[in-house]
Amino acid sequence: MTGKIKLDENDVLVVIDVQKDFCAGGSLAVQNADAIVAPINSLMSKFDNVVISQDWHPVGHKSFYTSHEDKNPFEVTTMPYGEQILWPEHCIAGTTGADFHSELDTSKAKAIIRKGTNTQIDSYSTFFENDRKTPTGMAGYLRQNGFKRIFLSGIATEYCVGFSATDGIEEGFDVYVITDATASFDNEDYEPMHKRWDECGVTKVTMDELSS
Ligand code: VGL
Ligand code: ZN
Repeated sequence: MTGKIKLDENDVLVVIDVQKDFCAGGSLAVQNADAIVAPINSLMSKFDNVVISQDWHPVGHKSFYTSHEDKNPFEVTTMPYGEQILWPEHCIAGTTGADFHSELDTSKAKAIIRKGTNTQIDSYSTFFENDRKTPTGMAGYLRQNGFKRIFLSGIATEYCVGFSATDGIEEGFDVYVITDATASFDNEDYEPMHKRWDECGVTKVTMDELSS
């Protein structure tokens, strides 16, 4: 993508899962996650509308390896809805690890959408849980506000940001991923996701291409 994108009042910045457990010292830390906090704060000042998502799991959530017998962290298992990576316990509702990064400015957020709240189903996308059917309410919120273009930032590029981008397209939004405002678990893992974005029509932009 080249050239400047002029932002207007129908554009929304979606800030995905910038929570303590995904940052340095957290139980499921993502490399460079801390480094995107200041850039995201500065992005917020360019947008009239900001929505934040928060990974918010009950104790004993089925995406935790500890909720299964004889499983290891990061092992893949089969759930009724398909394959599921088993994660270390993270973002348990009401715990410090589920809090937003202490430097994230949440004051501009008009809505906070929580996901992964159902014990039986994980949720990577901010739109649907991993059964691909149960909505989080994000699409309804965006649609009812008349938002058309959504700009995604946050954690993790190859999971939550990635699936939110492709689901956003399916839900009829124009989706932009602000690549320098996302952090990934693994630099190589996100290559397939970039390919999926290209196939689905997700636009990749950098922060300096956005002007308010
Ligand atoms: C996420 C793994 C587990 C994410 C959430 O937000 O990308 N990844 N839970
Ligand atoms: Zn999670």
